[in-house]
Order: sequence, then C-alpha cells, then structure tokens
Amino acid sequence: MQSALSITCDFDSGNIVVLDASQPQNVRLAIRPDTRSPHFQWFHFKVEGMQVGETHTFSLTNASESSYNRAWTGYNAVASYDHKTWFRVPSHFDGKALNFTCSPEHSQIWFAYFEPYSRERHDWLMGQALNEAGTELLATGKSVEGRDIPLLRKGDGAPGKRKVWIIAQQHPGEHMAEWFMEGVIERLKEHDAQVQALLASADLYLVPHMNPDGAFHGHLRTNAQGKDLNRAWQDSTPELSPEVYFVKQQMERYGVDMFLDVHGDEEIPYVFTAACEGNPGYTDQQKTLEADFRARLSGLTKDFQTRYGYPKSAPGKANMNLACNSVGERYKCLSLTLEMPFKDNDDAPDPLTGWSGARSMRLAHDVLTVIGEMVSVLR
Ligand code: GEM
Ligand code: ZN
Repeated sequence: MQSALSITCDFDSGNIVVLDASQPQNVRLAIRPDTRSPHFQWFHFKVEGMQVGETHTFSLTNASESSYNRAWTGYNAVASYDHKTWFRVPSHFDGKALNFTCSPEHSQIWFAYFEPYSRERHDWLMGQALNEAGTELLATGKSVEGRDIPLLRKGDGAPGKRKVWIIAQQHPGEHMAEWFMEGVIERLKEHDAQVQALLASADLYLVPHMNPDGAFHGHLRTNAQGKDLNRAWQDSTPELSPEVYFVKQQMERYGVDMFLDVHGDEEIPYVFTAACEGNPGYTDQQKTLEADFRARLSGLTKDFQTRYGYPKSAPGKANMNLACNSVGERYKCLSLTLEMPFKDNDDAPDPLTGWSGARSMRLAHDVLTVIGEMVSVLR
C-alpha cells in the first residue's frame, strides 16, 4: 500500500504549493509568487515517503505563467538526497507545466530550481571571510526584515589603492551568486601570488548577499517589500529598498574604481556579462575596459563567452535603475553585470550537474585573476 507522500517547504528558501500529492505518478504542484510581487520561478521543496525504485512524476503546473516562462525549455531541475550533493533530473516543459520524473534511490529527496545557498552557509562563509581570508567587517546594513547585510573589505583602505566592489544576489533566487562569492573568499584564503599582486594595488569591497529576506522566503526576484533591487538604484529608500540604500551610501563613503554585480540568468545557457554601453555618460575608457575584461576572461576559461548575452542597449537608452548602469555612470568605472546560467554552459556542458555551485566558485577564481591583470589600468 503506497504511503502518502509528504511534501514540505517550511525551511530556508523553500517554495512550493502542493495541489495533489495522492498519486506518486502524478504529483501536482505550483510555484508560489514572491511576496507583494507577481514574480515567480524559484522552487525548493522536500519529498518524503517515496517508494524506492518506484517511478514518481512531479508537475509544476503553473510554469507557463512564471516570470521567464521561455526559460523552462532546455531546463533540468536539480535534486539531492542529502541536501548537499545536487544532480540534474531530466525535465520536460509541455507548454503549461514543467514535469520531471525520478525513481528514487532513497525515500526522501529535495528538488530546487538551482543548488540552494543557505543562510546557515552564508553565516559560515562570513566566519571564513573574517577569520581565514583576512577580510574586515567594514559595515553592516539591514534588510527590510532586519537581516544583516555585511560589507566586507579585503585590504587596508590605504589612499591610492583601487576600490573593487563585488555585490551578489540582488535577485534572491539567483543562488549561484553567493556560490560565486564563496569562490572569491576561498581564493582570498589561498594567498597566491596573483591575489597578492592584486591586493598590493587594490582593496576588495564585498557584499556576499544583497537580499537575504527574499532568499529566505523562496523569492525569485524581489525583497520583502516586493521591490526588485536591481531596479532601485536611482530611487532606493530606507523603507522599500534599504539593501540598495545601504550599499550606495557605502560606495559614496569609500569610492568605486570597478564594480561587478553578480546574477543568474534563467534562459541563456552560457556565462556572460552586460555592461554600460547605453549610459548617457558612457566613456571610451569604459568601452575599452569592458572589452579587455571580456577578452581576458574568455581566454582564461570555457566557462565564459561573449557570443551570447543580453541585447546591447542603444546609446543613451540604458535603464539607469540597474546597479551596473547606475554605478558605471556615477563613478565612470568599469561596471559589469555578470550572469551565470540556471541551466548549463552549453560550451562546456556537465550532464550530471549542469551549472552548479562548484562551477560558480571556479568562475570566481578566474574573475579574480582577470581583475588582478587589469588593476593597473582600471583608471
Ligand atoms: C538583469 S540585468 C538586465 C540587463 N539588461 C540589458 N539588456 N543590459 C536584470 O536585472 O533584469 C540581471 C538579472 O536579472 O540577472
Ligand atoms: Zn538577476
């Protein structure tokens, strides 16, 4: 007799609505929208009570209404039996629902849109950053719901040093972003010659997580006020977007010589950057630095390319509410949005994991190498 399946999401970044779990071969689910926002795409839930080896089929029945509904084609969900090691499960978008089937090796399994980065791991990472990687806690912002937003600095802030800023996960469902930040902090622990050369001329200003409320609540895109933080860089307020308000305040206090805003992209199966070509005050130096960064990184790893990405903004037509454009305009510096895929990098596919936390970390290693090569020409 099949015991009833138990499907839950009452945990960090959990998101699912159970419609009907009475039939293991046709478990009907739905993704819950962000709070105070129609955005949704992120899901993360646990299934218990499965019959090992029996076929179980799960349907996210509202996938066609999600924020990026074209992104389900070619996408495979991630799964884990221990909530630590994740793998892809073959998935199929039928134009309405995203469906995936598994014959489990264990009676419990987790599914998610991408390998989750938990608040617990974030707290561990902050400890690593402060105690092992030699960063200092420069300031702490607060999210809408009062969660800490640490600003870390690697370096002594001495006059004349370049200020390189990296922020991550403005969009809370883009968990690859904090995996990337773990890669940055892991590299800083290695004390290798390239990093030492970088740190001789530059300080790193790191905000490993911009949107802890949204991530905790299983949001795709917004903070606890339903605000898309990457649309708040011209009009942030302490009430609606304190996360951005805090970082902008700190940027004014310390200055910016390079900016990297780390994101994930639902649809494009490649790693790429977007830049400031549409800014009204776009400079030739910014154009040169953007091309230099892209050429160096694509020469260093197959996990970056410049053939695919967002359409270029027309001159003077950029949306200045985006972090990349706003910071590039204000500081006339190299300012980039870095996008990693929710799917895989089709230039170097990994059928088992697709794009993953570990690959996000490796990318960070290479990005720091490139920044080290460019630090002397940032200004
Ligand atoms: C994107 S950044 C959008 C950049 N678009 C162009 N054409 N330069 C966003 O905020 O929508 C980042 C993301 O969501 O990952
Ligand atoms: Zn994003």
